[in-house]
Amino acid sequence: TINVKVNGKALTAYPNETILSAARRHDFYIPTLCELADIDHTPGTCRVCLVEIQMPGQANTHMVTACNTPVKEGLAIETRTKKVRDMQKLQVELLMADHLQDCATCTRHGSCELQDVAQFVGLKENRFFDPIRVASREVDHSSPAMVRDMTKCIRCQRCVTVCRNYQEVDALVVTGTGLDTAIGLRHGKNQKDSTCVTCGQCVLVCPTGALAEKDETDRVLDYIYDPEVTTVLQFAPAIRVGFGEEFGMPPGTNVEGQIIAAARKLGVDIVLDTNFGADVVIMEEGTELLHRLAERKKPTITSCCPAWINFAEIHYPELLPLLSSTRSPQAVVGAIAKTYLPAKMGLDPKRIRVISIMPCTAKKDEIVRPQLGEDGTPDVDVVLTTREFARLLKREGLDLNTIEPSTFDNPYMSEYTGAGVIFGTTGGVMEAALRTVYKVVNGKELDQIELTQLRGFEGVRSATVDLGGNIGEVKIAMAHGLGETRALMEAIKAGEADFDFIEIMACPGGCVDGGGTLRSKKQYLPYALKRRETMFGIDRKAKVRQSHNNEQVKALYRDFLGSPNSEKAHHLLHTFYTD
Ligand code: HC1
Ligand code: SF4
Repeated sequence: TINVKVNGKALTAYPNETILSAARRHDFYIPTLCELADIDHTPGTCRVCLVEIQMPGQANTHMVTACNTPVKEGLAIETRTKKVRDMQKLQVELLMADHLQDCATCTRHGSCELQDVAQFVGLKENRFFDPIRVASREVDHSSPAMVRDMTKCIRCQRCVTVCRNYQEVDALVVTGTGLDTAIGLRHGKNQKDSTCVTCGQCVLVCPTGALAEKDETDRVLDYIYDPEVTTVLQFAPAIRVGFGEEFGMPPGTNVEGQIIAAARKLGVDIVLDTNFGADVVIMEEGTELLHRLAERKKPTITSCCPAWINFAEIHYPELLPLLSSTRSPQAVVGAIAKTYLPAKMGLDPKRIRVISIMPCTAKKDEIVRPQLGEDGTPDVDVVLTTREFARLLKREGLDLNTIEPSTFDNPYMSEYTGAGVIFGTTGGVMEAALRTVYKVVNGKELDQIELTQLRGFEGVRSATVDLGGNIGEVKIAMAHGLGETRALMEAIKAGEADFDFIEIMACPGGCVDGGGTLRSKKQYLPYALKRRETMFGIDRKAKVRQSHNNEQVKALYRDFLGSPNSEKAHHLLHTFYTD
């Protein structure tokens, strides 16, 4: 180890460690807006982490950026001298010179890292603000999922790193130099035309409101307060385990009951569960898988993750025939909520508006696919991300902490099984599918229902599972994160991957860490494992744990769809993909 002093206190640091890292380990706060250790990102561009250092034996001090200056034996580091405080403040003021000043209208208001740092340095004036320069910056509203607003960008480049090195989509690129530096798209004139798949992982690391979901909270209020409209709300498997955090609850708290109650307090008429749709998906996708196995078509790849679908369409169009045609659970709930539900409840389908709460930005993209609607009317009308739903509740004066939990009461589309809930974490769709496929093949349930051998967290996992009967052993794989997905797709193209069934989730960790989830300032995906543990716990305690045993799903087939993969099921619950 190396001996240094921070603010006069002797500490040990690791060789090659940066000043920022050593200070942080010893609980000395140094502000930064560009560095993000979790993605190995230290570009030194924001220059807010200035500190004053003195080499041993030297009288003079000088200023360095802590994020990219290594420690040295005997180094004395000062983080709070007047000189440091003044220079940090000046640096933040310079960033503000080229930053839209309208915080009150920003999606990040109240949870912005630039606001935090401005408070930390005690910013009181804004002498260099250049409204003409800011007005010349690009604002890109082309994507149905997200907004790229260069009037708020501080050019930290975290988004570029996540997209290039972790998701390996490489849609973003630094453009221009000096004062004209900005973040642009590598291909295409705007986000919609580009190779971006709207996974939203870049949004999770953006320190400001430069990258954000497209805010649609007002549309939801329009529906709720329209007396002519019946509002139906569904929420995704992962929402219940990640939503409490926005209200200060520990990561992974299960707030399903509070969400149901909050939705009713908002004025929503019918609260449904996307988990019900996940159980239906298993019936459809499992049947489809068995047909494809019988026809020796392989692999079959899951199709519930919309950023993965975008990725396949844009980056691997030649592999589209391998994708399951089954729609995602959100799309399934939308289609059934506008057909079966109104028939059962005596409602006018034309007056129903379906609102989804999803941990995902790409789900906003999914619902505008023309093939996921009927005669130009979308099955799902609006998607709010986890973040927007939190904002909506706060706008309406609702605090999740003081809401009495409730339970579902819809007798047609709210029951779910343990299989449905684990969809929200990597490997869950596979595990849910195998529980049902095994029963179909063997006529009896799996003895060991938790397929714990599938529950690792490595980027790509594979296993061989004996399904018995006329199917026998099947080779399966699960990938999460698009970097890992790309590697797997390349292996398939090269004929080096021999699998029967593959689950893909575009976000690392699966939906529990979706691009629409709450942003943790300063860390990338810190809560995945806690959220996932809670999901497995819900499954473990569920009375019914296989999709085919869901009584409401059975009724749906008995009263409406006929059998899985029937003509009606095909019409309502399957889709196609285009390159
Ligand atoms: Fe997901 Fe899915 S699990 S895609 O990860 O198949 O978003 O949670 O809702 O549709 O069910 C997301 C989560 C979600 C769908 C389901
Ligand atoms: Fe890249 Fe995903 Fe961001 Fe698009 S949404 S720019 S693919 S990280």
